[in-house]
Amino acid sequence: MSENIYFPGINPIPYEGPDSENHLAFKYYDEDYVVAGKTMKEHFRFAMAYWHSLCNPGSDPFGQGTRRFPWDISDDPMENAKARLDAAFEFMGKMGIPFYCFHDRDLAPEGDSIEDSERNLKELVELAAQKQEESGIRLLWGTANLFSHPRYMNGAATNPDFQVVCHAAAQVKAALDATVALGGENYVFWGGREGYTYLLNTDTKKELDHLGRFLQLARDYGRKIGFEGTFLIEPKPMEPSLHQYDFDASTVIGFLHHYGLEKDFKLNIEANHATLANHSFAHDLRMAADAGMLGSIDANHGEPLNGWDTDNFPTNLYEAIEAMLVVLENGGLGRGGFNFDAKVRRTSTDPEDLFIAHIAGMDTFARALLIADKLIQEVRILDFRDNRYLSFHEANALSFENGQADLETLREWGIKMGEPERLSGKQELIESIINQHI
Ligand code: XUL
Ligand code: CO
Repeated sequence: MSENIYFPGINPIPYEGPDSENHLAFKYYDEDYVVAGKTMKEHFRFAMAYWHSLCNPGSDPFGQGTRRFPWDISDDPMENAKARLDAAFEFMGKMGIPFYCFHDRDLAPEGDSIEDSERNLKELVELAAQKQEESGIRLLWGTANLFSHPRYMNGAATNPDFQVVCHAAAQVKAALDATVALGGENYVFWGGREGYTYLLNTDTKKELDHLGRFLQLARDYGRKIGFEGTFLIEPKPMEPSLHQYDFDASTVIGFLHHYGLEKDFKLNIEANHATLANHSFAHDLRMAADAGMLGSIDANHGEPLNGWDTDNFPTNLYEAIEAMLVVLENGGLGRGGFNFDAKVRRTSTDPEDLFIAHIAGMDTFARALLIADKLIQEVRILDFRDNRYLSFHEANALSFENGQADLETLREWGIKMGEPERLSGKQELIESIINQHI
C-alpha cells in the first residue's frame, strides 16, 4: 500500500454489505465473493482511468477547474507527474482497484521534441513499474493521446499531412513500448480526431486506408517487441470530430475485417459512446460479442436528457444488468476489464467524492452481476429469446441455414406450410420479470 499523503483521513474501503450506511464502504462489491464460477474481482478487473481521476480538475468550456489537486506541487511538470503517480497508487490501493489505464500524456508531460517526450515517458514508466511491483496493481491498457495537441487538429493517422502521421507513429511506438514495459494486458486506439469536420475537404477513402495501414504497422511493431495482449479499438460516433470513422461497434467490426486486423484487434465498448451513436450500451456490447470481438469495457453512462459524452460514473442499475447479461453470456472479457472512463461532476469537489464515485460504480456492476447471474441461471431468461427460434431446429430450416436450400425451394415450403401462426415476443413479460428480480 502506498503512503497516506494525498487522501488523508480515508482508509482502505471495506466491504460492509447492503445494510451498511457507511458511504466509504462497499455494499455489493465483495472482491472474493464467487458468482458464476469466478470471484467478483476476476469478473470485473476494475480499472481506474488516470486522466479523469488525476488529471482533470473539472474544467469545462465555460470555466476553469473546481477541484484542487494536492499532487500539483511544482512548476516542473515532471515533478507533478511523479507526485501524481504516487497519488494514483495511493488511491487505487485504498480502493482495492486492481488495474489502471493511461494515455502517455497522463503519465508524463510532452517534451520539446519527440526524443524529449520519449525520455519523460520512460522515466515515469520506470517509476510506475516499481509501484506496480510493490502494490500488485497492474496495467489494463495503455494508449497514446493523439487528439489534445494542436498538431492533431486534422487527425493523427488520418491527417492529410504526412509529417503529422509520422509524429503520431512516434507517439504510438513510445506508448507501445511503455505498455509492454509495464506488462499491459491491452493497447487501446480511440480515434479522437480520426474523422472529419467537413466532408468536402476530406478524402475519406484515403484517410481510411491510412488508418488501416497505420494500425497494421502498430500491430506489427507491437508483436515484434513481444506484446501478447489484445489491441482494442474504442468506437465513438462523434465528438470532438463531427464524424468519427470508428462510429460504432458494427462499423469498426467491418473496418477490422476489411483491413485484415480482425485476428489481433477487439473492441473496447464505452457505454456513453454507444448511446451517442443512438444505440444502447447493451446493443454495442452484443454486436461486439456476436463478432467474437468483445475485448473490454469503458464503464460510464451519459445524461439521458442531453445525449452528450458526459462520462458520468455508472450508477444506472438497469443498464448495468443489460450489460452483464451480455458479458456473462460471452463468458467474460478475457484479458479485458471494466475501466471507469468516468469523471465526478464539476460540482463534486470533496476529495472523498472520487472514492464515493468509484464505490458507486463498482457496487452498481456487482449488484448487476448478481441479478444477471440469477436471471440467467435460475429464471432462465434467455430461453425467451432462444425459444423464438425453435423452428430453426427443423431439417428444412437447417438446410436453409447451411445454404443447401435455394430460394425456389423456400417458396415451395412456404406454400406447403401455409399462413404462419403469430409468435408473441413477450417483451413486457421479460421486462416485468427483470423488475421483479431487482
Ligand atoms: C474519449 C474516451 C477516451 C478513451 C481513451 O471519449 O473515451 O478517454 O477511452 O483515449
Ligand atoms: Co473511453
